[in-house]
Amino acid sequence: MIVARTIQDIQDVIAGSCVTIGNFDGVHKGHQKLIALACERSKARDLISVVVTFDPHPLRVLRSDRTPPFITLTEQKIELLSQYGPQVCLLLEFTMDMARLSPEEFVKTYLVDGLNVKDMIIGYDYHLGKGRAGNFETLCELGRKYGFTVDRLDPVTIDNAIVSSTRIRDLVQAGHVWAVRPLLGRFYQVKGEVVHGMNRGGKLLGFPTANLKLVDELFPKPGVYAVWAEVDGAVYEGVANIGLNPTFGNETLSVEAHLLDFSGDIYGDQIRVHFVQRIRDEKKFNSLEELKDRIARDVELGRKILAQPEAAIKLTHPDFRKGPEVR
Ligand code: RBF
Ligand code: MG
Repeated sequence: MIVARTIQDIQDVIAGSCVTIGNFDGVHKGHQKLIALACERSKARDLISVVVTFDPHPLRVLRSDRTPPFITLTEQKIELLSQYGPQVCLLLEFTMDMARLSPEEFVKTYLVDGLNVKDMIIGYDYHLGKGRAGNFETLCELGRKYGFTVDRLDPVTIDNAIVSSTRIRDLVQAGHVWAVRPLLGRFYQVKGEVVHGMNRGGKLLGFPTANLKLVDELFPKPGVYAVWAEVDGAVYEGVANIGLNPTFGNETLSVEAHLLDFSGDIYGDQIRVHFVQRIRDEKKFNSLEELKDRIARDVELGRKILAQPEAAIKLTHPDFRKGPEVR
């Protein structure tokens, strides 16, 4: 997948395109279906498959005072999009000026003149242009005028409810990481650099942890989780704790993972933590011994959880350190 921030960056590759457009926060099952169809149809019609998305997320610009925590920030969104096979990702900078464009102005400038769009696929609830005025009917009309076809997909439903970014956010924030997996088609994951923590884990407790400096905004409800941790291309079992370490009374929330059967210095490395199942709430222990005993039990439970066939991890993405080709 080629990632371009401007049309000029991809002039050489765009003869005609099949476009899907949206915010794609979380790159969930609904988004994946749109992309898969765009890829399929672009092949059939000899077009280039293009995912058009925005950076920053439009809500960040339009409603900066009350944005939800995003499931994926731009960097991770691009990594994920690239796994589902589109040839190009056009990442448009979202500004107030862009927000003021009418649906026709946007479509003419970016899709028709820019991408030579011949075919377009949108999600069931997609709107574009000033005041979200452009809906499916608007796009169909513009398609007749400028010569492209438009299709709208029905929502994907799981357990009789629509798969949406909002539903995923709510589940993650409630700690239901196991339940969110079918909606994402993968475990909920966060990525971050390993930074120095309080240096208590190894020496004091005998359970050293990798503390994450988070770039992602959404993380599961505080508590203890069984996780897979991806380090340097390898995957380890782990138990993670999200919280304030009430036993010690920390001021800031930490996200840390104790990796099983691992030893090594990974400060400064990027790691990815995949949340498999919640084990318990974080709690205040009366002594170090009690906390140690409890973590030992968490490790035991973690191993059991991760040994279940349904907990197996399938890494769909290639080595994430390499990333997509950015122009
Ligand atoms: N700290 C707490 O204060 N309460 C807990 O319930 C708690 N559970 C943990 C469970 C696991 C699996 C791990 C790895 C850590 C946990 N911690 C907990 C955090 C612990 O206090 C921390 O790792 C050390 O203080 C080092 O920063
Ligand atoms: Mg630590």
